Amino acid sequence: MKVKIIVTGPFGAGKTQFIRTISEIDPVLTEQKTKNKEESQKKDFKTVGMDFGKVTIDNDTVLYLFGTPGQDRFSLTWESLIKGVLGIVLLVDSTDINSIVKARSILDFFYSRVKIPYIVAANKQDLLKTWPIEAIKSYLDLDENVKILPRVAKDKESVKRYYLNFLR
Ligand SMILES: Nc1nc2c(ncn2[C@@H]2O[C@H](COP(=O)(O)OP(=O)(O)OP(=O)(O)O)[C@@H](O)[C@H]2O)c(=O)[nH]1
Ligand SMILES: [Mg+2]
Repeated sequence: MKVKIIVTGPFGAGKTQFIRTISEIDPVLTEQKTKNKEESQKKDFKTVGMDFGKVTIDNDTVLYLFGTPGQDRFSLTWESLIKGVLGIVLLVDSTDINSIVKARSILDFFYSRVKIPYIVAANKQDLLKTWPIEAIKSYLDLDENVKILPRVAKDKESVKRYYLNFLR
């Protein structure tokens, strides 16, 4: 089974990292140098098109991961990735309340177009001063049954466990 998954979330949440960590092929990335001060304070490169990676789970299941850009001025890409998608991973930067608030509107964008399962990854849990999972859940106003899991996108085992969880 080929499973198309969208990895989305706000600017700098760790989407590209999340795909890079787990992909068994060199991921296809579309990164450009950040230009304005606000962006470059956070990081040196940003996604402007999409990321693509692939993970084989077992003989029957291969995940195709499509990472979106975080900034909504690239939302044309968000729109174009929707076709055939089976699940959405919404990443937030657990240290950044703005990231959490913006994530909600991204979720609305996708969920208003396709009613497919999604899970939330509260990323960057290795850093100090993360918001508690319960607070993130409440800021995102998630339904009770939506999974929200702490993650570190740089840690391969952490990311892999995450996807396995998604398939169940
Ligand atoms: N400490 C820590 N840093 C992380 C983690 N995940 C990502 N980062 C860092 O956070 C920054 C942003 O990561 P990206 O993967 O570029 O974020 P993005 O969501 O793809 O960003 P855009 O596509 O531009 O919106 C990078 O400097 C990453 O190295 C994590 O789990 N822990
Ligand atoms: Mg990116």
